[in-house]
Parts: sequence; structure tokens; C-alpha cells
Amino acid sequence: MKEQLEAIKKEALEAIDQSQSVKGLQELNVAYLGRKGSLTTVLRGMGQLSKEDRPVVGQLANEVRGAIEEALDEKQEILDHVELEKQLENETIDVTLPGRPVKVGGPHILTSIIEEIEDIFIGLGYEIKEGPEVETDYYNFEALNLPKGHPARDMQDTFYITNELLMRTHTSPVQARTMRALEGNRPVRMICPGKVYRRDNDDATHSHQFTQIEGLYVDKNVRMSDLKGTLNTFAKKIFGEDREIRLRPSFFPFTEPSVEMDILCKVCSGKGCSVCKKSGWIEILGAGMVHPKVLAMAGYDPEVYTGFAFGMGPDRIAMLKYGVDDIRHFYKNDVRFLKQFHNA
Ligand code: 2NL
Repeated sequence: MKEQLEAIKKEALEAIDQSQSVKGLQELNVAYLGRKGSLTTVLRGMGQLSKEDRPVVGQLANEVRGAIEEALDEKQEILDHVELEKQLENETIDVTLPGRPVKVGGPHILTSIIEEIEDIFIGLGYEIKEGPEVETDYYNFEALNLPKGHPARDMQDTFYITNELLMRTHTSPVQARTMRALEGNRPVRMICPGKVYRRDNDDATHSHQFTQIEGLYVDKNVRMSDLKGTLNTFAKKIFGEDREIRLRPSFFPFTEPSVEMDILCKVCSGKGCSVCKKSGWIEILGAGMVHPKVLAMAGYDPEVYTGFAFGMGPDRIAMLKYGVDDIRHFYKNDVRFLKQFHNA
């Protein structure tokens, strides 16, 4: 029996040593130490031993059991460790791999242009003001020297909501409201960007909804030369330091005198081409000295205060700056068009 036990021990320890998996170890545990295992089977025969032999064999059997258990535990630990190493290796992250690209959006080109213009005027000490898109007849027309019956109020150009309410046709009402709020005794230096509406048929150069930025500077002793200096500075900042400007006489009901500002055509350097319609110049904004009636209606004494105002279309400026040939591109939201400007 002793030989049997020694043989079991030898065989078991070898098998355990050879075993390569946790499952295999469990099987060995059952095969040797389980209820029907070989060690158990041998021990069942102990009853036939003599009284003297029994404790000796018993002790040996316990030793064999102990040795097998110990070997199983040890191997289990080794296999657990190997398993963990394998798992860690599989889960290793290669931090040198390139990341997966994440698609990011960006500001709309009109938003970018408006912010660029805002930054220029903030640098000149102007404030940004906003106002309602649904306006009263009074602030959109009356307060701007456009009395009832004036041709610029033509029903064909304006989206009316009621007799007194309409979609603003320009951002000027924001300026009229701002002046009114300052009660005629403080200087005004503001620009107001925003959406405006016209009852127009859409085509390459017209949209029923577009954007406008107007500016207003009211103080004592504001002169035409201030207007020219300010707009010249603006044009050079947005189109380049080498861009020449010119002012032409024009007409607006809310300014007197009124001008339009052109920049020299970059395509032909002033020689005349299809972009500038052979004139060598491209119109970019309208401006003028604020009409005394407009100042007076807003609560400013035109004998004490003077001012200049200007208005421009960011749509048009973006079209000129980036060579966009159709205003409708800005409002279609075709990502292929919009994303061209994400690094602009
Ligand atoms: C243009 C011309 C202009 C103004 C807007 C203005 C506003 C007040 C008083 C006087 Cl409150 N004027 N705005 C003045 C001249 C021209 O816009 O071509 N805009 C796209």
C-alpha cells in the first residue's frame, strides 16, 4: 500500500506539473482527491491493514494528500498569474496609434464675418447692440424719416404682420431705440448686426432674409471727416491695408449728406472687369451724416449733437471677400459649401 501511495504521489505531482490550464487542474483535483479519486480509493482499503500498519499508512496518506494539495495550490497560483498576464497583454492600449478623427462643426461663414466686423469696431470703442426682428412701424420707418406714403415703405418691400407691426427691413430701428434710451444727452457709439427681411424674389443677389450691420456715432462735433476716417480704417482692416476706398454722393432718407463707399476692385486693380462691371470699383456700404430730423425724433438736439451712420450687408462682404457667386448659398446650409470656410 505504501508503494501505491508513493506511486500516486509521484504520478499526481508529475501530472500537476505538466498541467497547463485551470480547468486541467480542477480535473486532476477530482481524479486524485475527489470522492472517486485514486487516493480515496486506496484509503478505502485501509480497513484490511493491521493495527500497527494503519497509523503509519494513515500518516503517509495524509502526507501524500498534503503534498498533492500544496502542488495544486502552487500550480493554481502560477496559472492564475499566467492568465492575468495574458489578459493584460490583450488589453494593452497602444498609445502611439493615431486617434480616430472626430468630425467637428464650425461657425457659419456669415457668423465669422459678422464677428470679424464686430471686433474691428469694438477696437474703435463701439458697443454691440441687438433688437427685435418684429418691429413697430414707428421705429422701422417713422423714426428714420420715412413718413407714411414714402416710396421706400412700399408694401412690395415689406412683410407686414399687422398695420403697425412688421418684419424689420433694416437694423436702423435698433439704433433709434438706443438713442431714445440714452435720452438725448449721452454720446452713442454702436453697431448692430442682425437679420433683416424684404419682400423680394430670391435670386443670385437677393434673399428675402439677409443680414445687415449698421453703425452709429453721435456726439458733439462729429464730422464727415470722422466718417471717412472710420470707414477707411474699417475697409483696410477687412480687405487689406493696400485697399483704396472712395466715397460717392448718394441718397438715404435718414442721412444728409449721404455717400456710398467703394473699394478698388482687386481682380483688375481698377482697370475694369466683369466683377466690378467695368468701373474698377466695388460698392460695399452706404453711409452719411445722420439727418437732423432723425436726431430730433430720437431726442437729440441737432443744434448740439451731430453724427454719422453707415449700413452694410455681411452677405455681400462675404461674397466679395471669398468670391461667392450666389447669396442663396449662405442660407441653404449645404455642409459642403459651409465647411470650405472653417479655416477662414
Ligand atoms: C446700406 C445703407 C445705411 C444708415 C444705413 C442710419 C441709421 C440711423 C440714422 C441714420 Cl438710426 N442712418 N443708417 C445710414 C446710411 C446708410 O445703410 O446700403 N445698407 C446696406
